[in-house]
Amino acid sequence: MRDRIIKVILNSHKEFVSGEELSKELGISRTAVWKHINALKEEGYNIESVNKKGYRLLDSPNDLLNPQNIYHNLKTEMIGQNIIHFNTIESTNDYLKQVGNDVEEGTVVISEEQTKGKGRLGRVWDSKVGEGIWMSMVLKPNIMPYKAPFITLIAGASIIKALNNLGVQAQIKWPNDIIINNKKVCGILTELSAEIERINYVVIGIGMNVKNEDFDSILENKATSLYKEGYKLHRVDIVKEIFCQFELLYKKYLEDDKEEVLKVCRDYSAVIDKDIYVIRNNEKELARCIDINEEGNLVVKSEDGEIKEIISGEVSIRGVKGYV
Ligand code: BT5
Repeated sequence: MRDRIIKVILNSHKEFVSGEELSKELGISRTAVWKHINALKEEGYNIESVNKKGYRLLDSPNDLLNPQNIYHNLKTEMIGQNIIHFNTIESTNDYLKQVGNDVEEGTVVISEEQTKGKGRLGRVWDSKVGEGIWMSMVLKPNIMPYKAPFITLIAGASIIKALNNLGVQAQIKWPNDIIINNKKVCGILTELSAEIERINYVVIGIGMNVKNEDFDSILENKATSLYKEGYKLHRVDIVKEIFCQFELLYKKYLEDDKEEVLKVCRDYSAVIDKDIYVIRNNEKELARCIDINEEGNLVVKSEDGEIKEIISGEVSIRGVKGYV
């Protein structure tokens, strides 16, 4: 019922909807409508109630990541058509990994906060309440498991395109960081449930700092948020834009067309043509980053001139002069 009320109010495009209309449309009493509206206000919806006019939704200052807000005018066929929303959860990736077989492709889990948000190799991902976008989506591509890391690049390219469309210039630090002004604004974590020759499902986790005004001291030097970089965007708009861009690029990929993903990853790369450290099991090797090849692997030239291909997942990379 709550969801139906939100839908009616959202569809009224900021015009008032009377209590009577709502009660007729939903088949409940006006008192019940009033109770539901009050509950929604408590949740943070900015609903105006005016005597004899009814109710209307003002822009939500809280920018809640509710499914209804995201479904509204969402122009995808698959990504985000089924959204599971939590106020708090340990990790959206972990949740989706548990239910991956039972939900349809494109299902998204999104949470206002994560208490055990994680990065690669068991690292911690800081995901405080309301500050960012902490979400995961499930995909079921019919590809060999070894090809799955490319999906991280699809996610990276779609985030770059989405941010670009919203006026934000960002770069990709291969394979899974999105960077603004040399600091990390977003990370991607791709996990796999697979058999030797077949993928059951892939979970793509995306963590983006949107409204953070500051970070814990250990992150201060390497993390940033869209807000800190001067962008005041609604999380809902970013999420919808990422869904659209991801779906476009993912569909192309399934038709064997990787060109646009590779072009975006190359054109917006924060590492190509730079000297980097390739870090593998605490060993650090200096190399010049040359290109991203057709498979999505990083091509580097080591100090002795040898050209090497680096597969994502096996290493971390760091800029010679700091994070990038
Ligand atoms: C990543 O790992 O960048 C992947 C992050 C994925 C997070 C999403 S949120 C939704 C989904 N559910 C999850 O549980 N995870 C995914 P990695 O490249 O390993 O980077 C991790 C490192 O980034 C940490 O060791 C910190 O140094 C730094 N870090 C932690 N929290 C950060 C934040 N909020 N912003 C920027 N950097 C952060």
